[in-house]
Amino acid sequence: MKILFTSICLCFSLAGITQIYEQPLPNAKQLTWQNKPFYLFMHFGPNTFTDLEWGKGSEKEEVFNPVALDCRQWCRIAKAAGATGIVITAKHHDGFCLWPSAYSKHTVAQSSWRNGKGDVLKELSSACREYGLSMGVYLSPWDRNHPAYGTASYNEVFMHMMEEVVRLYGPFFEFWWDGANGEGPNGKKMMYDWHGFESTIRRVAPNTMVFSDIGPDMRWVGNENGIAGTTNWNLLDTAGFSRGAGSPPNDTLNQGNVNGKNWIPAECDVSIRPGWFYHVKEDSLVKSPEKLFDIYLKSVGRGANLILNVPPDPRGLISSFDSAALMGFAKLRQESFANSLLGEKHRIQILKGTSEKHSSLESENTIFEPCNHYTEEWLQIHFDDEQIVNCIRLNEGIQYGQQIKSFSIKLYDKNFELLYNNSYTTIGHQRILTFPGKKIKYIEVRILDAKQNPVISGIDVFRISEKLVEQ
Ligand code: FUL
Repeated sequence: MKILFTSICLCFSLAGITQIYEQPLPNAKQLTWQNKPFYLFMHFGPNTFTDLEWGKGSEKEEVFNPVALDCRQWCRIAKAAGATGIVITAKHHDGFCLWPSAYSKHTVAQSSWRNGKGDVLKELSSACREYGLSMGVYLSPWDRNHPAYGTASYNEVFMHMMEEVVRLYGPFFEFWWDGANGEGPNGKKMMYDWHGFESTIRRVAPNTMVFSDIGPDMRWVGNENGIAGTTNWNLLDTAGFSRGAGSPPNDTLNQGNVNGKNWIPAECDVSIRPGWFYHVKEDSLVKSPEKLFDIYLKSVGRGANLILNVPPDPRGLISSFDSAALMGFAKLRQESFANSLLGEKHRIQILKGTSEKHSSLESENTIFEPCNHYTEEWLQIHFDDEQIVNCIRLNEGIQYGQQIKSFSIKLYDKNFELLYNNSYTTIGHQRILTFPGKKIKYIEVRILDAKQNPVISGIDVFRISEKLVEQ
């Protein structure tokens, strides 16, 4: 099959492009993170045994007793699911530490699990290394157990804990600061030293991506359903906002700010079950592979990262319900996206721009980089034979910033009859569009509006199962 790719007036070379683009741009750490957009979350701790979602902090340490704990099983499943890492709740709101912290008396060391010699973080970090997975840590600032909570000295405790986990079990690809603080009217009031937290983590783990509602490195997407906005800017204005209750409205977090001053991409968090922790009564409510695929389209397919929670059970293992759903999800992604109808050979041809209708491009990072008059230029794919197509994936060259404000997709049959015409807003790292299958010969992508010079760095075309097309 021969695919002819045409675009009109590709007139810039990449030389000098960095001078044209203005801030904000992603840094190297953010680009690396955005290039690996799917990994697992694991909520594990006393709640796993007490059937709670928010432990009270008064649970006896003995409740934590995962007799068959096997972090290698977690990693095997994560790897087979195509995830690139695991972020674990080292300390949830109940304050229980999954490692023997020197800064708390409510830890694995005080439990009877393995006679107080067990260490979940140690096991997980060595299993992640063995399986080639990245490890991340969630540390809840809110702590319902620690005696210092509610006093300034708790800030010191929290900073020591951050430093301790990095020193003992790092490096981490991601560090999670949860914004939740559920202390009631009679609860303890805590003034977090966010400035101190940030300078500590930057000092001890400068290469780690740090999450909170508003960054610094990535933001919460504004819901716990794993769904990014159909418009999703990697940009956010944070001035005047604070973490937790003082963060911007959820729809702002969901969509970002078109002219935001900071590069703070969205991360979509969602659980494979209704709850974040394992509850046996939810075994029948594990999300189906199709539902997970739909979430993938609405998170990764909208330019965000997806952190999918798969909570280990009281044995310390991922249950067969969850692993079956994960394997089904991996299979759907594989079947859907393994074979682009453009084909690798043709993709290379596109990237190099060897067709005489292309000007020669200096970088493989660009396939379509129109000059000033981007509305007069477009990108066409010509298939030799008609193809049934129902999915297109586009990448924007976000290393040059996020520029594209709107674009259109048009599909034509062999007589150039227009079969489909739709316009969309942002692309960002990746945009996956699905639509009812059409037998087509030509695809046209036009950029309708952009902030500065737009760059499309990748395009792929697929025929996925019609059942998976986004409703
Ligand atoms: C929330 C927490 O309160 C939940 O328990 C869970 O950890 C979720 C990821 O974040 O803020």
